[in-house]
Amino acid sequence: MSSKLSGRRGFLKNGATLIGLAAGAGVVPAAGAQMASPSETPHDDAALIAYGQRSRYVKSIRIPVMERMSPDDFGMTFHVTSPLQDSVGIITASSLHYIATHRGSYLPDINPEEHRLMIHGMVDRPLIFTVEDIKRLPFVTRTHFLECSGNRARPSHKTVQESHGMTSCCEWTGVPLSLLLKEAGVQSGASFIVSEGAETVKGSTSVPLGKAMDDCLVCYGQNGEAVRPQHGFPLRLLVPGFEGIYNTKYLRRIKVVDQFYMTYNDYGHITTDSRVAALNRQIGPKSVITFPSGSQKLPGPGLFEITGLAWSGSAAIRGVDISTDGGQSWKPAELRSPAYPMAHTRFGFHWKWDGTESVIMSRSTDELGTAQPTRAEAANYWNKPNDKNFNVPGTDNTVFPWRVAADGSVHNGLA
Ligand SMILES: Nc1nc2c(c(=O)[nH]1)N[C@H]1C(S)=C(S)[C@@H](COP(=O)(O)O)O[C@H]1N2
Ligand SMILES: [Mo]
Repeated sequence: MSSKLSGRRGFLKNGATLIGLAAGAGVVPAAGAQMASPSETPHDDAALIAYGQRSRYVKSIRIPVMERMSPDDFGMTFHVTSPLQDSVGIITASSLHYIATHRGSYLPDINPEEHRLMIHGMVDRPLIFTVEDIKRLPFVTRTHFLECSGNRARPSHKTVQESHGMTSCCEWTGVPLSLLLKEAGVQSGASFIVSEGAETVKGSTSVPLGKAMDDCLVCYGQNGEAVRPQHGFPLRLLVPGFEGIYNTKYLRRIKVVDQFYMTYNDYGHITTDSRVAALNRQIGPKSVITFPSGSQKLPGPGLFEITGLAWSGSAAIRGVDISTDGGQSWKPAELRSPAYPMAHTRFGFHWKWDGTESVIMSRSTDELGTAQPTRAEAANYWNKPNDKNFNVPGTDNTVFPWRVAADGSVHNGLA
């Protein structure tokens, strides 16, 4: 649990680099003055063999969310988006997974040998685990997405990284939380767990006991290696399908309790409207076209492969429909990857573009039969049918349009 300042300095330095690169960025933050051109960067065979890096010709990087000032008054970078426009398949490389870390905190530099996870509260046997103890228990590996509830498209967003870049999907390995809770012996009358992380703001949230006993994981593995420091090394809680904030990083404590407890992390999420509160947990079916997407350009009329990602917090994706005429008609896309429950699913759709202005969009349906709402449907539901600046309460899973102009340039269809 020791958090060293060196970790913070490293992060600030990296944060500053990210900001520098992001300024004036297009789809892929351009290889500008701040980044060495390929010919200037030596190809270090020894380093590439010891721990692989991507080709120096591949440039896409995470960039800070537009609406939140980064770096803030404390010099920190928060809410950093994944370059979905360059994504392929369904797994997000750990190095490109979005990051949401709260104000007043930094990325802790935790020595796994000193880290402990305590389970206590309404249990028969309070337990304290080392990371090695956790790794001795039966594990599972699952593919799941994470999405921050702040992941919402606005008319000002130029790229899919800006409009949808706070979702990512990894292969996670860990121990079912239910196993740890059964070992501790949950007492009758318990109804929630409160999770806590090891850094300053603690990333605490209250998770219903039913969910905790169902499919939550205490993870130590991410994409075939240890969970990265940005994502909670050495242990992180995974609450599949629930909005990102429930997935406590640097997990050090789980208290079994008999009621919902408000934590720092619920600030801004607490509401008396039960419809909004419901939306703040399980993420509805959602999808977005990643190619062609904002700031990309089609070279001219012809055959193209529309592709993108679909996901749902309740189930696997059953299907995705595509419209290339602004929502007047819809045709099924093909699912081009396995459709795992609560995971990104890749779709593809052959499109013959005739060179006229076209509005393209995707709409997903999950295995429960729930379909993504259009923005108009959501605005009607919330009694704001004529509000042009309508902002969906809770997580926003509305259908999102890209406008392909006659010159092939792609623009935000909400603008
Ligand atoms: N300990 C801790 N856990 C945390 C947070 C945090 O700041 N501290 N941020 C939460 C939020 S708001 C989100 S969206 C997810 C983001 O996970 P990621 O940074 O691995 O993408 O982690 C959640 N867990
Ligand atoms: Mo978040």
